[in-house]
Amino acid sequence: MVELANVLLEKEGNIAVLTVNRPKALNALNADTLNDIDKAVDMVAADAEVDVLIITGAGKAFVAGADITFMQPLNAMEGRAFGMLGQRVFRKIETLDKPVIAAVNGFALGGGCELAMCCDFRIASDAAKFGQPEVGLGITPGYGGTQRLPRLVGEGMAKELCYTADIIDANEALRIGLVNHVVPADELMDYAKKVAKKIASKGQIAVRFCKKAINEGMQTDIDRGMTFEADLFGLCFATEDQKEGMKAFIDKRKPEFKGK
Ligand code: DAK
Repeated sequence: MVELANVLLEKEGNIAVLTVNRPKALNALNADTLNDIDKAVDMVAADAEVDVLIITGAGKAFVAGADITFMQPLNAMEGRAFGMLGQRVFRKIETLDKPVIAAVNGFALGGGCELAMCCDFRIASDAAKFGQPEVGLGITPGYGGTQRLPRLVGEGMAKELCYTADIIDANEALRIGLVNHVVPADELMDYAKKVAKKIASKGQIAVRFCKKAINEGMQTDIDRGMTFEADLFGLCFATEDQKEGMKAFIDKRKPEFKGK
């Protein structure tokens, strides 16, 4: 286990769990916490044993937002720098060459909802709450909320959530497509690890190509997206995993993928 001041990083086989660990402030994101997340994500990126990352929070919050006490005295340039730090770290998670699952255990508000949204998908505890309450503080979402929320739940729903600052529960988040599953609070991590292990049992080059293709495709038109997909599909045939995966099917046995 790696213990940074505000983040824990644990490894269980091919799965890493990053826990934002500042429970006294409901894991609110100040610059130190964002820098710790950044370091932990770099460690995951560099660790060839890790196939899937799960991000969660310690205590009753996932992340209750950017740290309001930290932000209150900032001037415009400092605010911009703080916004850019969070954007950079969240984009690093979004483009990490490994799948990232958000296991949302509690409050995911403002920057916390945005952290969950930069993960590949979200699994929520039935105690989770989501929202973009920034307009109530006189600011806009600053870590991608105005960009990722409409892509996930549609423009109208995203606008309503951002304009009203409403906080929604896990079942409403499920209904609008913000989360993929809602599970009882005490089963959240087991469930997230079960999904992560299922992903880790597949061909990892193919899984990573799926992430790249979907991420790229969501930013471009369908023709370019299809070309990108075809290129990555073709590249799969240069891997041992493709030979093994198809041979195992023909031999009627389970494949033994090597990520090569
Ligand atoms: N920041 C700092 N401290 C926080 C916090 C936050 N976001 N959320 C909670 N805390 C602290 C509380 O102040 C309290 O500290 P003590 O008083 O014990 O010292 C402790 O955590 C426990 O919180 P509560 O006592 O309030 O707990 P409750 O269960 O009663 O209420 C709550 C839970 C989540 C409903 C409540 O804490 C709450 O409303 N928190 C604030 C939620 C929020 O508004 N989040 C959005 C933050 S704004 C940008 C960059 C970033 C952003 C925007 C722009 N640029 C620069 C462009 C992002 C903005 C945000 O995320």
